[in-house]
Amino acid sequence: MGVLQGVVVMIERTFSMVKPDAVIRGIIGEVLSRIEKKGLKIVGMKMIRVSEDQASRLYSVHREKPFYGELVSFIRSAPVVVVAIEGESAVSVMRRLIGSTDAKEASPGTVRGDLSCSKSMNVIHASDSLENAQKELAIFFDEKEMLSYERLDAKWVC
Ligand code: FUP
Repeated sequence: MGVLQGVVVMIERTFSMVKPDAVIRGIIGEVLSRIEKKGLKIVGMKMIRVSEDQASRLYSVHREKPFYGELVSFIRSAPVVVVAIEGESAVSVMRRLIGSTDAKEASPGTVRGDLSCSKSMNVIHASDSLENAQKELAIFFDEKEMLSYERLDAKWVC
């Protein structure tokens, strides 16, 4: 919780991942830059290879789907960048920033809408609820890996 111009605001923490296609295409910076420019604060970040256990926990809701096998092998096919993000309504702000799952249908101006045409290789993941954000952050980050600092422009961007 924070106070902005006398109004109480809910500061949320969410989870995001720059996916293998974006890493291989060399657009990590472009993707992260959109998150920063939006005014959200990156409070944790690392490049990793997703383990089998992490992939199955991240995608547990899709376990019975026909695309599950490909989904897991794609997410483990190259390094990814996992990111912990903080900000006012960070969960819904990130979801709008990334755009629809099928990048062919994602609106121009969104990360997926501008940078992909694929439903599976769609550049970025972001948690779809506060509850899932907490679960997903716990899969990839220890509490001590998320750091506290103030952005200089905080009072100008949101
Ligand atoms: P999103 O939250 O937008 O990433 O979408 P979902 O949680 O529904 O899906 C997770 C990932 O599964 C997507 F990013 C891409 C993949 N997927 C497919 O490959 N095919 C599908 O039909 C649906 C999702």
